[in-house]
Amino acid sequence: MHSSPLLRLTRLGGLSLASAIAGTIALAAAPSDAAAERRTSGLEDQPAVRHRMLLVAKRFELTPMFESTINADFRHIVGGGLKLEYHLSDMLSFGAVGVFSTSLDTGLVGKISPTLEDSVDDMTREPSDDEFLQHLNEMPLHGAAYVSLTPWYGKLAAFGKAFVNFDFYFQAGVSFASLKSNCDSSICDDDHPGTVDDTDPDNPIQPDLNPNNDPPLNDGSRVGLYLGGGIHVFLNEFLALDLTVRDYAFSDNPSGADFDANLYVDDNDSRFMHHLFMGAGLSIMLPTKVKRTP
Ligand SMILES: [Ca+2]
Ligand SMILES: [Ca+2]
Ligand SMILES: [Ca+2]
Ligand SMILES: [Ca+2]
Repeated sequence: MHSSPLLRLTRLGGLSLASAIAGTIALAAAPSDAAAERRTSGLEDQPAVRHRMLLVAKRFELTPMFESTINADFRHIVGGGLKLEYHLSDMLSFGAVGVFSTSLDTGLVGKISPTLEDSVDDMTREPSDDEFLQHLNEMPLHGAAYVSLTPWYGKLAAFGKAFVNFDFYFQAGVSFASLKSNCDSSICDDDHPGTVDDTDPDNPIQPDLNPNNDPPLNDGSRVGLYLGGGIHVFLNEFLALDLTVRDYAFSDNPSGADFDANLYVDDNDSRFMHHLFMGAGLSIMLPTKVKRTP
């Protein structure tokens, strides 16, 4: 059942899809004489599937990798890290990934920034350039712990000759992130967001209508959900290109601004957000010597 129909099709050339699949099914069941004959006559000069390499089963996978956000509004998060995974079998593994990152302003920030007030003016709703920029947050560290399923694996024909081992995987687990924002006390100088600091009990507390001087409240640790999907393309028996799309989903307010438009910043301006990353790594499968099926 591990024989790839794609591989078989490639090798059998002119045979129809139906007969190729029929051959696969016949091989998977108790082999009849006819099926045995077909196997020896069709595949005798090729590596036999019954000696299939166990490229991941019972192996550790160590992957130095790069990762970058693909849906960031204000700051691209770009970094490098490490993935460590243990494959219990061909299909099931568990692992963890951790990434240290730097932040790069997006094109949107480059467009917004020049249009803003040069200096703080509390009489206008518009934030100053500093008020805007200092509310944005960064993500110096993020990662996940997960269970991974590899439902498909096999060989891909490249240029009609070379066969490349590959697999597809899906992951689900828990994400974590460390967020950082630095708003100067000269910019974020409102100790009572949403209200006027008035200690006189005879005076009712007046709302303040300026969210631009409120602390952004978008730093600190986050825990959330993690989903991923990717592909290994094996370069040899123990090295593979590892391409992955990852979604670290957790509570965040990347702008640090008054998102729900009630004119002050508080925790309700944070919402459950998907942080999508595209990653590329080089997986090293350990031990490097590959085992094969009998
Ligand atoms: Ca203003
Ligand atoms: Ca206030
Ligand atoms: Ca305020
Ligand atoms: Ca708000």
